[in-house]
Amino acid sequence: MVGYGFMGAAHSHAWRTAHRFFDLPATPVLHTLAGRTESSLVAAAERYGFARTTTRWQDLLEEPEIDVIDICTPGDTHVEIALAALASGKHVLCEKPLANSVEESERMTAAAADARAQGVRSLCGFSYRRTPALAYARQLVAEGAVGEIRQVRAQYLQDWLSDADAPMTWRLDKDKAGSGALGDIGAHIIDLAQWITGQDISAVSGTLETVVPTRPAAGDMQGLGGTGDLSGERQQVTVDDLALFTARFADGVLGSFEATRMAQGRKNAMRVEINGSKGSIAFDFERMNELEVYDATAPAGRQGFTRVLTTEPEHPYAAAWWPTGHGLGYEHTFTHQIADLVRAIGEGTDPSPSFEEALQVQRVLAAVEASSADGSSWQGVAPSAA
Ligand code: SOE
Repeated sequence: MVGYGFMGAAHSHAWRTAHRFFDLPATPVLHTLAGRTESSLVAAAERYGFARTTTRWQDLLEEPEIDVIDICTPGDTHVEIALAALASGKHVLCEKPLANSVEESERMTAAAADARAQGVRSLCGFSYRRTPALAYARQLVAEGAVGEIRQVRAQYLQDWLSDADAPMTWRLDKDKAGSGALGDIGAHIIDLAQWITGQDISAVSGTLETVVPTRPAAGDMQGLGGTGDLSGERQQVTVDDLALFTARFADGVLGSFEATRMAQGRKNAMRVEINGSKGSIAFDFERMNELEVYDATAPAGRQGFTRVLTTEPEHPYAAAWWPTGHGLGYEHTFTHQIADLVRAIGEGTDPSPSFEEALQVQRVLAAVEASSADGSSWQGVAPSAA
């Protein structure tokens, strides 16, 4: 694994746990953790359960005992690490968004396609797909439960930048992160909306906004929120705090999207709602064990959203865990991701979302940026290479 911040913690927990709950063709071993700062790297490796550390991620490529390289670093390093890992024959799990530009994502996708021919697998970490309620929502839509889709509504609302003195961490630096709320959390709802509806987004019109243009230095701070160093000079924020856009899907359906880190009180409100001719489904990650389902064909006196608890053995992934009704958390989505990846490697199949699918998300991100720069004009999204 390369990187040991928030995602390094989430992924290593998943690598440690997946085989204990899912029947997998192999038992993952946390071999080596790579990172830049020796002291914190060693502490992280100990806490996460890695046997070895290195400050040179290139060492992982040469180690024959390593089968998979898990990239948990900021977006600016994805392309270099992924290309090298694929070329050395290692399977790759890469955090989202796939990279910081369409051009980088295209190179990664081409490399993944070449590597696939040699049996090397790659997966982009859009982990929310593995939330049981969302995987179930996709199933319901495919079965026709909402009928013909009429409208898509997707929001990802966080508030950790509402405080103007929250620190200038790497997520606010375009060179490191690529974009702000758009790529960090907007990418998730783009991926989910396309995955649940089965339709790619073909055009967008949007606006990006940086509400707080300067912030105090972060010093050693890395996570979400907190207060920066108020004694020094404020630094320029180079990404968006919020992104709003309208999207046209390939089948003509319209969707509205909102990604923000400025929504006071909304901590991780990742919401998706699909309205169809026969009903609707609605989800909010702050209540991740529930899916709201509306059946417009029910008798008028009994209409209303039904709260489905997606904790039952009938629901995706849930049977591997606790008895009826006991519920899952954020970390389980990552564990499911590892279970699916290890299975795919064992079975010699391609896990999803592939780099091709992640490239399509990247193209939507780029189109939203181009639209915003051009006064919110409609911008086409080039079709996916897949
Ligand atoms: C920060 O906004 C963040 O950690 C994202 O980077 C993750 O992808 C999301 O799961 C939670 O929020």
